[in-house]
Amino acid sequence: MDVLSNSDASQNLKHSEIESFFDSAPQLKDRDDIDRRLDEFIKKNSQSSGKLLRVVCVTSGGTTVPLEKRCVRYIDNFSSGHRGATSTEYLLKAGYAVIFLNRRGTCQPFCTSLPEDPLLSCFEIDKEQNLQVLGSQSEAVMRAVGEHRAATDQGLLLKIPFTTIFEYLQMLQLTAMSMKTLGTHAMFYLAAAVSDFYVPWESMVEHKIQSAPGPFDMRLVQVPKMLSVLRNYWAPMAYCVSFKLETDSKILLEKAEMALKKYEMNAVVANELTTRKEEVVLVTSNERIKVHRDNTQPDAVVECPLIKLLVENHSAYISTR
Ligand code: PAZ
Repeated sequence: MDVLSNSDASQNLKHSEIESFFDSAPQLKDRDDIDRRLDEFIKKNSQSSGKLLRVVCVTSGGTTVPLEKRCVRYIDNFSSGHRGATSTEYLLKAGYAVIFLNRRGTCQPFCTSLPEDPLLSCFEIDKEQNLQVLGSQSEAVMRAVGEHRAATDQGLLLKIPFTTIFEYLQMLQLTAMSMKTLGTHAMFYLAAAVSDFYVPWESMVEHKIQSAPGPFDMRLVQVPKMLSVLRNYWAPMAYCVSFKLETDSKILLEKAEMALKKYEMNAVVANELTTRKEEVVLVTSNERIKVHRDNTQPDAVVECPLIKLLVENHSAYISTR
């Protein structure tokens, strides 16, 4: 008879939950293509003239939870992807190559200062029927197009879009496993708002849920926590930064500390829903640092000082390993 300690038993349970999540999830249609693009990107960006380079995986936006296999309805969340997109710009400026794992249709790097519908708001057709950038928007458009083009032409930005929780976790796994070879030079910046509960694929109905009188019951189960797997198996040497969002400021820092310890993160960025663009707290094992947006500058963003701090901490991590 196998005798398992409580902690062995709970470890095994977690592993089996994770395995069953991946086994039952609908397979990614473009899995081979994503794998190939990741491999090429990492090969290209891991070394230059014998010097090891840094690669970061930024996750951004929220995952959906489908309610039907032929999905008509799904559970979603508020995340706009602004944090991930803006942080990507600063990480590129700091010399990182960025894998931008992003929710389809959310904010994209270099586009955050453009109007919501840039194609319709930034262009006009002149008398000769030529498409022109509107004078008032030309600076913002030039900057967005120029900087985006520079990053993609140099092969420093790889965008991988997801929608559902199933896609997101499979893509995170593929990305992390292909970044394993980078050792301490890999960083994970996990700003995506990942669903905590989902409907397992095998218990999901096939067709559109029909209207019926009376209340409707649906059973959601907890999404297995992948941070420990990322830390211990997928990319064990990487510098890992996760995010904690709360609406109740009284529990925010305590929850961030818990996540730091439980998932062995190198840092947790704690933020509150309404003030998330003004201030965050960087929680590490030896300090809590409040990071503010510079409100003397109208265009300043909190991601600028935040990324500066994280890049310094990542450098210290690399040099001590
Ligand atoms: O995407 P956004 O800029 O609107 O918001 C960013 C954020 C609040 C989703 C991010 O900073 C964050 O905290 N992500 C983790 C959320 C969580 O606790 O699951």
